[in-house]
Amino acid sequence: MIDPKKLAARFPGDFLFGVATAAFQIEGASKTDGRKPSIWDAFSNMPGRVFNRDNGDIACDHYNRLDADLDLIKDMGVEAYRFSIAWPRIIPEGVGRINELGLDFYDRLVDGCKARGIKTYATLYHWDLPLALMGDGGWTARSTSYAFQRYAKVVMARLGDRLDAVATFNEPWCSVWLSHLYGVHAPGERNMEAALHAMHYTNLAHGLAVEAIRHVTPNVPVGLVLNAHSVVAGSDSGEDKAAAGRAFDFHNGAFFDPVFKGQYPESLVSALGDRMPVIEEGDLAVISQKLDWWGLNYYTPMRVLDEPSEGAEFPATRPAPFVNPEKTDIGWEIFPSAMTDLVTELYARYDLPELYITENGAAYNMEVVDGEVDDQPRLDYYAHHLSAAADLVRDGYPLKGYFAWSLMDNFEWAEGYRMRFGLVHVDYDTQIRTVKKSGKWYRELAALFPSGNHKSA
Ligand code: IFM
Repeated sequence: MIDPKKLAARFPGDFLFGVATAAFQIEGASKTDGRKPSIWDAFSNMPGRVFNRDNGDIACDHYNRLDADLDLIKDMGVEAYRFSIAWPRIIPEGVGRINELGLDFYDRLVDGCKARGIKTYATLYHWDLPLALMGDGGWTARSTSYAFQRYAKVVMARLGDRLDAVATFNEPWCSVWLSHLYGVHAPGERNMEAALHAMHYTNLAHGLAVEAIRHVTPNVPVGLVLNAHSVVAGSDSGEDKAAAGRAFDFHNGAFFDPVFKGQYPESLVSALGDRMPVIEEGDLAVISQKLDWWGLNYYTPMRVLDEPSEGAEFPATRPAPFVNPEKTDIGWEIFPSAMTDLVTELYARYDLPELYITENGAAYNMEVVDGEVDDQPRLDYYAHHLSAAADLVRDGYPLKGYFAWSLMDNFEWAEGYRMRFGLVHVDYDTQIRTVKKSGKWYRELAALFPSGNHKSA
């Protein structure tokens, strides 16, 4: 077992350790205090979409257990909490009426963090689009970008004075491709044209929100959280290498290129441009405003082979076999060095600001036995990925912090409650929280920071 003290010694003393969650995955109280449904309420209530037809009605009941959960975060020894704000609590129909009771909840949350000396890293959008906006087409409609800009303004005007950082979006790859092309996440669409519209209007919404945040709260560092894919060709053949290039453009370039270069990847535009929405003058300038930081969510590499069949849709790839047969319970290959390679490649390709690893963690579904959860494989996963993160710091990348996904077991989207990512076990019948072996280990590490040893990276 990697000794947390030895690992700690490889990070500068001001490295930030945190834990992360998202509103829909933990809050529950889906009809409380004026909240209206999101696309995830509708999706999870439809048969066949989410495992066991689980939904977010109760989740971890965090809405009603806020203080106890903030105590738990404090007890985890971390310096920062990454959480998301639920748009359907703040502006329940997406546009129009503002719901003060929803804002009050996040007021209590940020005040509660501050009172406990915990830094606040807020995300404005972690997939819970107000359902009413689907009437206009949801993310496939340009009007949603402007609705999001207004929502960002409202949140920042109320909470911005106590936020240490804000991200516009969490993982646009999921809310665009996984939700509109692959049909796995809400709204469950499988249509390239819809996906391309969602791509551009999400990117535009990000840019419009950056503008709004800078206007309302110029001192809050603003960023974007991307689940960049470490794309690896399944063989050395020219075909598979070319496939990996296309996959990079599609899975990463669709978001990184407009935000950090002010353009869409050439390969994507030449293959799919005729199905993209009109990109209006000024859109790409809005989208590519300089950011203060960006967040990487990393779990597993993406291995690809060329898909030779005629008419295969861009990027025309298929999955390649794992290199490491070891996988987590959700079936994702464990490969920590792909995280280091990914960061190296991204900094070589783009002019990127400071970085936080905003999510990293593993699904293992061990239960409580005699009051303990022995989740050694999760502990090992963390230790090896943190070791890879320390290599990045050593190599001079501006990596400033790391957030474990997740504080506690929660609603794992299409997998429902069967996949557990928490450092803390949640018994969904009793809502009892039990800190797992990995949680105790992470606490030992995180509690060593800030160490006063602020050597530069
Ligand atoms: O649970 C999710 C989270 O909401 C976004 N990133 C990946 C996690 C694990 O799938």
